[in-house]
Order: sequence, then structure tokens, then C-alpha cells
Amino acid sequence: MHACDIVIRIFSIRYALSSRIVFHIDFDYFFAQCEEIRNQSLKTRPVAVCIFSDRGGDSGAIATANYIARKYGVKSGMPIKFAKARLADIPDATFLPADFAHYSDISERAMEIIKNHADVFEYVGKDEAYLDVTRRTDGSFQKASHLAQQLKNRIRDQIRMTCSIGVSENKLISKIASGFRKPDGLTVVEPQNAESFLAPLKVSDIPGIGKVTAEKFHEMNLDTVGELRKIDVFTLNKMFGRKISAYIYNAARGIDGEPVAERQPTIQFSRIITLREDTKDREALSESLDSICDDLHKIILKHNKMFKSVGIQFVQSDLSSKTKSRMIKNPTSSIEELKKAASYLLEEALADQQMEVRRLGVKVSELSDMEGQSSITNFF
Ligand code: DCP
Ligand code: CA
Repeated sequence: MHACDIVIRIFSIRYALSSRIVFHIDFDYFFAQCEEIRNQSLKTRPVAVCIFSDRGGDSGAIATANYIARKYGVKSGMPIKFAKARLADIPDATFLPADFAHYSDISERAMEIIKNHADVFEYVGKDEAYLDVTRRTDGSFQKASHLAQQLKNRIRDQIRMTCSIGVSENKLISKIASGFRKPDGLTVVEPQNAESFLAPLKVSDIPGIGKVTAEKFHEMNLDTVGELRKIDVFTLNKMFGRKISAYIYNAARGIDGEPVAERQPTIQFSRIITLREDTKDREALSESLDSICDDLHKIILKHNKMFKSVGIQFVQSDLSSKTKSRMIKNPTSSIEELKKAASYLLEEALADQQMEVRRLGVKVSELSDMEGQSSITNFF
């Protein structure tokens, strides 16, 4: 392709798609904020959510931390020991084990509100989604920024959670904009301001440009997105190949034609109970597991679904979670298959079990519709 053709294509892509309005929404310090939601007294202290490994003690990593803890240098991915050292002199610093079931619950409630504000809703993950709102805002950025503020208010009032929203003509700029002013941010970038919004940002603010790529650009004296525009498409091609260089070339100019594609969270069914007393006795756990499977199976049949994956969860006496899961060869709705997989997983989980179990749960996922299956096969 000739350089001139590329420029013409870029102009036509931008012109054709400039009428879209896209939101990117991202929940602030998600796991830690979920902990604050159920215990408001945490809001004024440094809080870090930990994923403890099976090795015991403080081995494991920080999942995330609230913004107070971040001021002390606590970050996602950091070893728990390092984080504890950074907060050693802060008496009210709080370290909590991750409680994924609680975070999923909050995510589901928030996503339900978000969905109702979109023409097209694209679920990305538990704390992230894209929305196309072009139709309901008549393509007006003024209406769109009101809609974004309204959405933030609803999530704050109903869930007591803050989030950050980026509003622009495409997914790329909105993603960058949602991270621009965090927490509790709302950044609207109208098309005529896109290039000037991006110009002063670091090249690594472009999604997909990691440390290694940013370092390569730094060696060429290209540190900001504006500077990155100086590099010609041929040099980029030589460095990264056609596909990646086209992405970088366009991204530096705020060009992204990817549509918001309808996507719902993969549904799963789960049931979790708190045991009468904490235990790691095989018999007692197996008995409870059996009755959880019976209850879960009723839910599966009610929804006319088959499952392909089964998982069990222990919430242990220190509230940390342990999960095991396995895939079944073919989608099924059989209670025997469910119980067989669950008891296999129970054995596996008990093999190296140190702590007692406080809550026990079973989930099925990879669901498909039971179309064409007679109801008889559901039971046999
Ligand atoms: N997470 C994790 N381990 C990581 C990164 C993230 O377990 N290394 C989890 C915990 C986060 C959640 O994923 O709460 C979402 O990740 P984000 O990167 O969006 O970070 P946060 O939501 O925590 O913070 P921010 O306010 O920066 O969005
Ligand atoms: Ca987040």
C-alpha cells in the first residue's frame, strides 16, 4: 500500500465513524472497593486485598489496594511481604484475603445497571465494559456526558461504588480516557480534541504498548504520543510488521474502527453454603457437597441448560478461598456427572488441605442450551 493511500484510508475511516459515541467504564480499585462497600470503616485506612498462595504464611501477591495504600507504594502484583513492609508503620493498615464470590456479586449488580444505559453492551471483565450510546444520545456529546454522569450517580447510589468513565468517538480513546482521571473520573474527549488530548500522554498509555516497546521508542527519543506521530509508517513496519505497526500508527492519531460488540458475561450457576461448623472431615464435607449438588441441579434444569465445567470452592477458616475445577468431555445436565466431578474435586482439594473449611460451594459454567434434548434425558 502506498503512503498516500494509507492517509486517504485513515481520513475516510475517521470520517465514516466520527458519528459514534462510546463509553469505557472501569470500576475503581475494584476488589478493595468491594471490601469498603461491606465495611465502610475501611474507607479511611490503607487496604490491600491479598491472594495467598497455598504455601502458607505471607506468600502470595497483592491483587489490588485502595488509593490510600497506593500512596505508600502498594501495588497490584507486589509480593504480600513487600506490601506489609511498606505499611509496617501504619497501625490501621488492613490486609484482607480475596473473596471472589463477593466481588462477582457486586460486579453482577453494577453490570445490570450499566446494561440499561447502552444501545450495545460489551462485557470485558468483572470491572470493565464498553457501551455504544450513539442512538440514545442522538450522537450528541453533551447528552452523552449527562448520560455518563447519570450512570455514575446510579452506581454510587445503588451500589455505593465509584467508577471512572471515558467518553469519545471510539473504544481506544475511551479506554485511555477512563484511566485519565482516576478514581471517580469522567473524561469526555470530543472528536475535535482527540489529537490534542492524546499528544502529551506517554506512549505506554496506549493499550498494548508495554515496557519493552516503550523502551524501544524511548531510544528513538519518542516518549509522548505526539512524538510517536513523527515516526513514519515504513520504519514502524520494519520494527513490528504490518499488523502491529498499523495499530500503533492509527492509535497515535486516535483512530480505531473496532465496533462495540454485544457481549454478556458468561453465565454460571453456583451455590454456596456456610457449614454448621468449620471442618476438614471428608465425610462431613462429602455429605454437604451432595446436597449442594442436588440444589444446584434443580437450578440447572429450571434454566434448561447443560454444563461442561464444574468447580468447587472452599472458603477456609481465615476467609481465604481455594477453588478447583474440571472440564467434562461433553456438555451434560446429568446429576450423576455433576456429583462425580464434584467428589473428584473434593478429593483433589483435600489432598493438601491445611485449614478447616468454613463455606463450601459448587459451580457449573460453560453453559449451553438444552435444545432438542427431551426432558427424559435430563433425568436419566
Ligand atoms: N487484579 C489482580 N491482580 C493484578 C491486577 C488486577 O488480581 N495483578 C484484580 C484486582 C483488581 C481487578 O483485578 O481490583 C481490576 O484490575 P484493575 O487493573 O482495573 O485495577 P483496580 O480496579 O484495582 O484499580 P484501578 O482503580 O486502577 O482501576
Ligand atoms: Ca479497575
